[in-house]
Amino acid sequence: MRKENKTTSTTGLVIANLRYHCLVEIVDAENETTKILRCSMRGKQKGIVCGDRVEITISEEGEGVIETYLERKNELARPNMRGRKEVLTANLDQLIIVAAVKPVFDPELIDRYLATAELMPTEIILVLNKMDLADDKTVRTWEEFKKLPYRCIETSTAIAEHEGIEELKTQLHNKISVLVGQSGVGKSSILNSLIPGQGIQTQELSKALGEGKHTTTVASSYILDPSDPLSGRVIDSPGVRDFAPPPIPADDVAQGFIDIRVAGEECKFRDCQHLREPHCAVKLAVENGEITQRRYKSYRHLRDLMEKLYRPY
Ligand SMILES: Nc1nc2c(ncn2[C@@H]2O[C@H](COP(=O)(O)OP(=O)(O)OP(=O)(O)O)[C@@H](O)[C@H]2O)c(=O)[nH]1
Ligand SMILES: [Mg+2]
Ligand SMILES: [Zn+2]
Repeated sequence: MRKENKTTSTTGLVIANLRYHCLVEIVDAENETTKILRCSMRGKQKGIVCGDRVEITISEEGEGVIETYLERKNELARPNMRGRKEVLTANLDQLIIVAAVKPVFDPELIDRYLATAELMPTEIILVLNKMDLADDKTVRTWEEFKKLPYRCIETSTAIAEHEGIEELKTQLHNKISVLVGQSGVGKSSILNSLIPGQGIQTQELSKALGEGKHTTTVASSYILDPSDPLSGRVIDSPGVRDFAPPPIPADDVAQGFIDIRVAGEECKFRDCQHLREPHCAVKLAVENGEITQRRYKSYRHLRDLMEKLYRPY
């Protein structure tokens, strides 16, 4: 920290944006402790998100103001209502895409999260939660994702010390991960199983959000092991009904589908979009069943969407 006109400047991590102010975590290197400061934002700082590293000034009275945010390593974003990019969180190492047995999951939604993560790029873990309610049909749909080269973990927060939760925990160390997925799949419950007592970390947050309220309304970030600020972090995020990557050129969509991207290396034309081109290795892989019809349809749908959304100016 350096002294300047009776105010102190330092950097911190935004652990939640509560609309009119942010909660910023500041590390006190000398004491190896962290503290959370409520900071207001200057007019231009409306775009700050959970996960941003920020420069703040603290007045003599102890009031914090966010001056600016530092360059982001990456952004998790989606199109907003007007089709423009809306950033949800930043500076992630890993996306944990959570599906559940109930509410029954939409595989196309999972594909869109996968594409978003591939394009960021960031590491990916797929989770199927509520395994205590598993039925054959859901497990069959899930099998399709298990054939993709991603780590897939099955969990249940209803069973104490479920092995899936333990496996997930081992994948989070020293990383910044975010839990994403449809509303009600159990993201907050998983967070609770991973970090029992996480509520203590942000009592102010739970107060601001209203106690007893179950649906998550803002993204908030928690330390994996509260006794070690560097142990890794997990961000809980509000559930969605629908999701898509932020607007990108339609020709980039194939990069988000790992099976299509790999098969596409064998296409005759380097810029093959796997639509109606001759000698297309992707179409062949779909015919052979190496790539499922469903994934291919998902790819086509997302291409169509990006053709509508993306504006190069
Ligand atoms: N049977 C069963 N129920 C679960 C499990 N995990 C969570 N639930 C229940 O599912 C409901 C929704 O859980 P949440 O953790 O609030 O879901 P969420 O994904 O955070 O939802 P949003 O915040 O709205 O996005 C709650 O009633 C949980 O008790 C599980 O493994 N098995
Ligand atoms: Mg939640
Ligand atoms: Zn092709």
